[in-house]
Amino acid sequence: MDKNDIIAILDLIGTMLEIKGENPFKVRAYFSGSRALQTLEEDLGVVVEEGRLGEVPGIGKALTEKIETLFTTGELEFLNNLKASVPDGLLDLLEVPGLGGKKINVLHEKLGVDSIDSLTRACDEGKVAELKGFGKKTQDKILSGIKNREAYAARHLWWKARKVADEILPGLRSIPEVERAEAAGSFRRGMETVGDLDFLVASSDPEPIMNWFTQMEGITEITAHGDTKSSVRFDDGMQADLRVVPAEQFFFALHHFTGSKDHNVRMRQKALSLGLSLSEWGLRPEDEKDSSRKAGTVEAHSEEDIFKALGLQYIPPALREGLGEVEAAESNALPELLELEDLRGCFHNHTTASDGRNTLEEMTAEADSRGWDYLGISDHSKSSFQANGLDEERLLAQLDAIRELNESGRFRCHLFAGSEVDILSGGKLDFEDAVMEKLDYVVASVHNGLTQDEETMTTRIIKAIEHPMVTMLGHVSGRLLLKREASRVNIQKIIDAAIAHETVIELNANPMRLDMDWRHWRKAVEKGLLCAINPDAHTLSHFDFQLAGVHAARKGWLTPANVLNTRSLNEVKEFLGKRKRNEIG
Ligand code: DGT
Ligand code: CA
Ligand code: CA
Ligand code: ZN
Repeated sequence: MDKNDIIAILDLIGTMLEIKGENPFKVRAYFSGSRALQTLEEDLGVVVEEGRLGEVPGIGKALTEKIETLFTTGELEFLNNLKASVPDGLLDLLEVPGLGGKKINVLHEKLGVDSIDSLTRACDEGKVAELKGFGKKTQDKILSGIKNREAYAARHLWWKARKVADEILPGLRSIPEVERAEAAGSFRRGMETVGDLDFLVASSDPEPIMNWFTQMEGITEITAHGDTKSSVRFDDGMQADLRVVPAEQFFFALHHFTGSKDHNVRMRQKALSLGLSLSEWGLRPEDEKDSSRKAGTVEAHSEEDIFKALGLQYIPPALREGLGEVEAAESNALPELLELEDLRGCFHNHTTASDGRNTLEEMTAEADSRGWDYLGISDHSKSSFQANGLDEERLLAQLDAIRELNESGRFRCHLFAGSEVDILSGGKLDFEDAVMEKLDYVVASVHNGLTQDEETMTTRIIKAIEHPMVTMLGHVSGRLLLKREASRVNIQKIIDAAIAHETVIELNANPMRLDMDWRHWRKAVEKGLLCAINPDAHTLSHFDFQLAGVHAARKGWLTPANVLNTRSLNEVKEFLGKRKRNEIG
């Protein structure tokens, strides 16, 4: 079991002990142990092997043994017993925003709450507001959190859908009767959330394929089992449809079931204007649409063939939202969309100095191994104390470490020294100019007061955008997909201010954020906005998020020229240097 898994387990143990109302000292031991592992710079394996775990500050004797056991065996009896002693219903409560172990303990002890349902009742009866340390505001927040959870339960993050699809597709393709298999629907279009997965298979023998599909691991319910169409539901609530079609229909069906509906409507209109009828079955002269295979039917050996037959440029799935892509394809005006390979680095990343899980060196080594030319480090600033934000002194020490690492020549990847500076509630920044001046760049982000009214929040953000030291605006809306609503902002005013001050707006690639939303980008870059796609990495694997960011960017019609981190190291150096000399902004 690796370090990050152990960190998560220690946090879970601490939380479960809190739920049970255990002695705070005992609870704290696990949280500080987790914290200690997060900031441990040495390889955990070496420390364990040399028997030095007990010497790490923050890790006591009892914890040493547990960590060693987890590390070597991946199991811990204490954890299993603890899990068994906490009712599942109480653990579910952790999914409600604003509820942690301590509050859940109080709810359980004082009100007998043991599930989301009983919590909802207690809130409805006003009992939660009466509890010490809760109040009406907390009660309202809990209720709206539960409501959101229900409303969102029907959809899933694209990132999660991708993991499921990545397992199902190879499985389908390995069935001998399967000629082709693709995922379609909103997943293929790269929507930030997905209602269900849609799989499409070409085969002349559907039965074994249907059987395989309905017997996959993790299925809790088969909602349909037909000759050529089946639907299943997995234990995490995700649903998937499978359709099997004859090979000659495959690309028509793939196009149809990729959608979106609006795109399909526009495509059918386009076909009709040429006297053709387009459907999931094929493309044929309109007067023959009732007969299935007749002379005049267009053959398609790829989706490209369908677009070609309609006199259109190929429209990538990302653009198929019925937002003018068919018209653009008619006049050869589709953009050359950004690709993952175009990205040469990124700017918004955290290390163990604040709330990241990997050290500066580990992050650099990883960026280096991914072939990136540069990596920006932007740990939190001091007001984000819950994220262990850096004060001036620690920031400047980090700056020295970054300069040293660059000069050491150990990595090919160049480090830019930045900071994710909090935009305080009035729009003032968390650091003085004299401090920010020393950095290569600044990401300015809102992390608190997310529920301010639209005008206050818009003014607050624009104030930061106007600040000459601010290079880019981080996660503008603060949304957490399926979890937390976006802040209310006047996005057009923010975009206009960013363009006027040549401030970059981030497309935060964390699959839960994808913020600024793709729906705003096309018009924004037409007006002259520059984008930066950032993983907001808090650990090495988060660099993978760039893929989700690129999908969102493609949905926003972005080309490499619209994105700062497609530029070369020298071009980025020049861009950041110019900002610092105040030649722009
Ligand atoms: P989702 O699952 O809610 O995230 O969104 P989609 O787009 O994956 O929708 P879904 O799964 O209901 O259907 C997949 C595609 O099939 C959809 O994008 C377009 C096509 N489709 C489904 N129903 C209709 C329909 O009634 N009319 C048209 N034109 N297309 C449809
Ligand atoms: Ca779907
Ligand atoms: Ca579907
Ligand atoms: Zn942030």
